[in-house]
Amino acid sequence: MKLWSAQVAPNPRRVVIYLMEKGIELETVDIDLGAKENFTPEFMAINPLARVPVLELDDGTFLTESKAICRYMEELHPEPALMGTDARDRAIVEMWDRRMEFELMQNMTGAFRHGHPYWEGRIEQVPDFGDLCRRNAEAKMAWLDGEIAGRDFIAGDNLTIADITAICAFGIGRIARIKIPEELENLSAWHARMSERDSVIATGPKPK
Ligand SMILES: N[C@@H](CCC(=O)N[C@@H](CS)C(=O)NCC(=O)O)C(=O)O
Repeated sequence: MKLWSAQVAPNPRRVVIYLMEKGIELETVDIDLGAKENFTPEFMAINPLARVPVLELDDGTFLTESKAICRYMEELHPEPALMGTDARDRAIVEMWDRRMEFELMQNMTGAFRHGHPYWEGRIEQVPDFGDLCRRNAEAKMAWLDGEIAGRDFIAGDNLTIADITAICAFGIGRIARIKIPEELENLSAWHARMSERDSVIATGPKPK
């Protein structure tokens, strides 16, 4: 198997953190998104959507979508379980992971894509949409702070894919200058705990 990645970006980073937490090592090819390597004919043949991550299976199948890649690896390597352990638990983890995708990742990514100079000339930016995403992200942080009161992780007492999705969302939110307000104590404490994990440190922005 081979992973096509770009660690600085939230969706490939989600897969890389997930693999590190599972203790799985894969051959990895780093695609330079800044240099538009994802738009070369070679990469477009692998994923015509020009996006990473992509997992190349040994039979030549190209699997895209970060969650699908994690799901595949979870089936191959059930331990440690990062997607739940029984029907109820798996559904709860799935619920929280989808919430982290839709409520956090989409809004943080929208604020970045529509409000950051990196994307000028790369996409059609709609600054008002970026501002709306930022306001939505701020509202969702307040919501999440209340939801996780009394527990260490997003979906319960253990690390799951939902925590990984969320920390990657906050990573891109940081580049869009979205910060967790200090008064959101539960969320701040969760973020501090996650930020100490080797997988998060290893994949995060490097000190200059
Ligand atoms: N839904 C996809 C999203 C993949 C995606 O948007 N990847 C971004 C990096 S986070 C990308 O490759 N962007 C390249 C570009 O837009 O030029 C997933 O979960 O894998």
